[in-house]
Amino acid sequence: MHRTRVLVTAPLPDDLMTSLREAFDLEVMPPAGAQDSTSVISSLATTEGVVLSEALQFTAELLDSCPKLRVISKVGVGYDNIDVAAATARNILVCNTPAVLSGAVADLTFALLLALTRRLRDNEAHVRTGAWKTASGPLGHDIRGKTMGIIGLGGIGRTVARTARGFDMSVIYYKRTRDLEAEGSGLAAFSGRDDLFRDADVVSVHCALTPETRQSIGEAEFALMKPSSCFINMSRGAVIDQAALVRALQTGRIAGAALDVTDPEPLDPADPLCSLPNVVLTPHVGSGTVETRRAMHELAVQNLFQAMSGKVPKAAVNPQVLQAR
Ligand code: 8YV
Repeated sequence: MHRTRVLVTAPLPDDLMTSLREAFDLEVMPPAGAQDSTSVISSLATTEGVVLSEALQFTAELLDSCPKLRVISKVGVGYDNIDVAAATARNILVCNTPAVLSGAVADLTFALLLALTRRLRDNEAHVRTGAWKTASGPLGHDIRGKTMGIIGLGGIGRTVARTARGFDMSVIYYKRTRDLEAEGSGLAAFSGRDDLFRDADVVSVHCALTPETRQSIGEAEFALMKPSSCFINMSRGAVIDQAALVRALQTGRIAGAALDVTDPEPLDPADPLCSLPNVVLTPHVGSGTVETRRAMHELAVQNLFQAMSGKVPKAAVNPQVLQAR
C-alpha cells in the first residue's frame, strides 16, 4: 500500500513524531552536518510533504528535484529559506507558524535591551569579581520615557510595541504599508524611515528578510542615529550590513547593539562583534522557550496534516495554491 512520504528536518517532540509516523512514511533528516541540500535530494524525489526547520534552503532548483512535493510546513514565522514564488508556481503550499512566537520574541527583545542599557554583564562581573568591595556598580540608562522605533510592524513588531508601551516608551514605526489600526488605537505612530532612525532612542528590527530588506540597513541608517541610541535586530542577520554596524559601534556612532540574529549563523567567536563591549548577543533564540517551541511544533504539524488532507491550514503563506487546486 502506498504511504505518503514526509520528510522532517526539524527535531520534533516524540508525541508529534509518533502521530506523523502513524500517518506517513516518515524520513527524518540527521542533525546538523549532513543537512546540506544535496544530501537529501534523492529522498526528495518521492517526498510529498516536509516539516522544515532552517536546515534546508528550498531554492527553485531544489524544488525542481521534488516532483511530488505538495506541502512545505515551516517551523518558524520567517520563511526566507523557501523560494515562495517558485513553490507557488509549482503548486506547492507553504505554511508557517506566526503569532504563537510573538510573545517570546518580544520578551527577548526587552531582555536584550535592558541587558544593554542597564549594563547587566558589567554589573554581574562587578559582583562576581569582588569589584563591589571597593566601588558601586556601573550606572546604566533608563528606557522609560524614551522612544522605541520599530522597523516592521507585523505580529512580532506589534507585540514589541505593546510591551514598549508597558515600559512607558513612545512608539514609532516604519512599514511599507501603513498599519492604520495600530495608529488609530494609539499603539504606534507612523514615521518616515529616515525620521525613525533619527528620532528613536532604540531602533528594533522585526521585518522579514526579503530581496527588498536584504542589506537594507547600513552606513546611511547608522549615520542618522543618535550617538546615545541602541540598535536591536531580532529578525534576520542579512537585513543589516553587519560590517557597517561594527564600524558604527567601534566609532561610537551609536551606543550599543543587541543582536539575536547575525550573518552568518553560527557567528564565529573571532568575529569583531564578539569582542565589542557595547554588544549583547544571543544565538537566534527569540522563540527559544519550551512553551513557545512546543506551540510552534504543534502548529507546524497541524498545518501539515490539514494541508496534506486538502483542508485549509491555519497558517498558509501562499493560500492561492489551494484555490488553484
Ligand atoms: C527560528 C525564527 O525559526 O520563527 C522564525 O522565523 O527565526 C525562529 O523562531 C527557530 O530557530 C525555529 O527553528
